[in-house]
Amino acid sequence: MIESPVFVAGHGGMVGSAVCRRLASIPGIEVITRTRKELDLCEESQVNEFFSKNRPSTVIFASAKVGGIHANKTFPVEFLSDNLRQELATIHASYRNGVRRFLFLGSTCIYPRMAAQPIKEQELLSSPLEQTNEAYALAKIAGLKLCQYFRQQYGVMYHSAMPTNLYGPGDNYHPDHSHVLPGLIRRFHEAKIRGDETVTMWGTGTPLREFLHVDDLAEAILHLCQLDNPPDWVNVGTSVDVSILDLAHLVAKTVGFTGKILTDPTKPDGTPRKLTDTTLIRSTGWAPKIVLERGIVSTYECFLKEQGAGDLRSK
Ligand code: GFB
Repeated sequence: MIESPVFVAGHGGMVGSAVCRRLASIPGIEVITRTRKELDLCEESQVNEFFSKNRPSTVIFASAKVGGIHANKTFPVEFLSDNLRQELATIHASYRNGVRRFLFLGSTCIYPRMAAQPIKEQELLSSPLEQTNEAYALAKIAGLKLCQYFRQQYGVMYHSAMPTNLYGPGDNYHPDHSHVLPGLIRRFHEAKIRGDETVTMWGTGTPLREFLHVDDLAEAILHLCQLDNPPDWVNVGTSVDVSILDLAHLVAKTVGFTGKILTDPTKPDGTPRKLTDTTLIRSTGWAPKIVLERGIVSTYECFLKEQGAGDLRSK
């Protein structure tokens, strides 16, 4: 059983809100959340005060400065600095205030650009990173390692999960800064409404990507938080990938766009492939349930609802 109270850092984001939805279905769990206005995780003094007052037993760290390939390429200073500041403040304050379980969330972009596929956990730091998201990857590697060192040096159960590309309710649909799947949903939807004959996607469309629905990740997070001896870090994914071009056709079909799809090789492709090896997490008893085709249909429905209610996240 996950130990209460549980602080979900980043509860307003796509991952944090999925975790809160999952925790809400467990009777008796006390969940603590704070908006960025109430608690700026980059500010050490605010974080220390919050932890000494609230003393959570479990922390699920789903807060981060995130974005797609264009955002990562454009703002490396913020992607490295903001994420490092949040991690250092929160992990240290957790230890100082008796947090017994800390689950740190990273991303499979921590692995080398040319890692052997599918990527096993031990590929970490084995060769150079993908340039387009090196800053974010370095911050996430640092957080993963800091948790591993706290566990090694002080015996606390601080461990990490490295999800593949995520999608689902509450995603960020910013036209330039979003990840590929929400970027395509918005692009095809707006083209359909305008009656455009073509849509141009970024890159050549040849890279391969794997997509995990955020509700499957929330299930994995709860599962990992209840393991007595979890891996220091573990991949969370579907181990099934698709080319960006095939993904675009899938999204166009779901949205109902019937025009032509064009590619734009002047835009970066990013890493050619980052398929996760999920043997380790499956050996602990977790497996994904949501198939991509069905996940995209339900995510488009959420997009329409969020847009209709004026709640579409686009930053
Ligand atoms: O999700 P994404 O932006 O980042 O996917 P990564 C980028 C791939 O999708 C590139 C193509 O090959 C892009 O050329 N693409 C096509 C598009 N159309 C679009 C579009 O409209 N928007 C976007 N964003 N891409 C991210 C990291 O890498 O993976 C993050 O940057 C994080 O830090 C995330 O780790 C999981 O998959 O390349």
